[in-house]
Amino acid sequence: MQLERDDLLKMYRLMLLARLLDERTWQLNRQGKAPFVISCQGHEAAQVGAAYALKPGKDWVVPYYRDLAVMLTIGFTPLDHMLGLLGRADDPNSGGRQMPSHYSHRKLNIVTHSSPTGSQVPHASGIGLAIKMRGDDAVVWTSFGEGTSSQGDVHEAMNLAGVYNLPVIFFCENNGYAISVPQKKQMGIENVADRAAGYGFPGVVVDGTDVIQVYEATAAAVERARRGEGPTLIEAKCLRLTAHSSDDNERTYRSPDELKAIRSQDPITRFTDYLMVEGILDEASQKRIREEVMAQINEATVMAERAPLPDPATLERHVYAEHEA
Ligand SMILES: Cc1ncc(C[n+]2csc(CCOP(=O)(O)OP(=O)(O)O)c2C)c(N)n1
Ligand SMILES: [Mg+2]
Repeated sequence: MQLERDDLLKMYRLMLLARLLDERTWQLNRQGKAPFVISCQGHEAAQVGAAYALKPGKDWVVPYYRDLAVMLTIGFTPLDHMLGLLGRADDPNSGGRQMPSHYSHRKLNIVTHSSPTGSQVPHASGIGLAIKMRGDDAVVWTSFGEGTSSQGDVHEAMNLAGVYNLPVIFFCENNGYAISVPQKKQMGIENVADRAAGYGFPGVVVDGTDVIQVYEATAAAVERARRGEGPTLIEAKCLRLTAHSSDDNERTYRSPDELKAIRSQDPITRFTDYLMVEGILDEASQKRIREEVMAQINEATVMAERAPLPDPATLERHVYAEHEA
């Protein structure tokens, strides 16, 4: 699909929504209301670009904790995110039972991951095998960080997908760090995408701060998978603009100069500049979109704060079998 002006504006709005919603979650965390935050900031272009190439409710999405912008692009609402963040009863992920950012949504075909990193990737290959056995033309998209890409689960999942030519898009969001461990201490190669050769399918490196480039690479991988030609590994070079999580102090391992350099490459500033130069966005429309997005976030915050917590009587649900008394 050729991206039209409206698509670019939608992508811009989604990136901004993800960023401002993420900023709000940090505020709620610092106010002692949200237990844990893990940010998408710096990954918005990669995530919106990738998810925009999928068909919501038809394709399967097996995301990881950083994928707030993926979720919003597929159809999650800011309120859905807030309900999960604050552990409310109507949280669509788990009814307030999972850690925040362990995303899932039954109707949108979004499958939860578990906290051990990388355990979602074999699930994606399994879903790919089921799709193939049923003869559907859906695809599976799964994501993970570059640190996680060195884990056995990820290799096994990619190997299986290569052997059976499964319709899976493996999407590595490489932000250069696994918490405090820089990439050069995690692996002996520069590009995670190079590993795809070992499984017999293409590996592509994209600039994860360029939403259009990521969209085009993902759309090509989706087409390939739908045609029955098998998996693709896409590595998006991203930036982590925040600490790893709200429980991390990045100042112990990242210098102020490094942080400054990273912030100067902000994907949202980059896309804003592009849209301005192309005449798709101007000062007035930029201001209007920002106000609309903020209103949505404010409303979601108020609604989630007012929403009921899970009933303590349901504490054991999904843990033990329930029997009628
Ligand atoms: C199996 C396992 N080991 C360690 C952890 C702790 N842990 C959580 S996130 C993380 C870093 C992952 O880094 P990366 O895959 O690069 O993703 P990023 O957070 O940078 O997006 C680690 C080590 C974990 N959750 N599971
Ligand atoms: Mg990383």
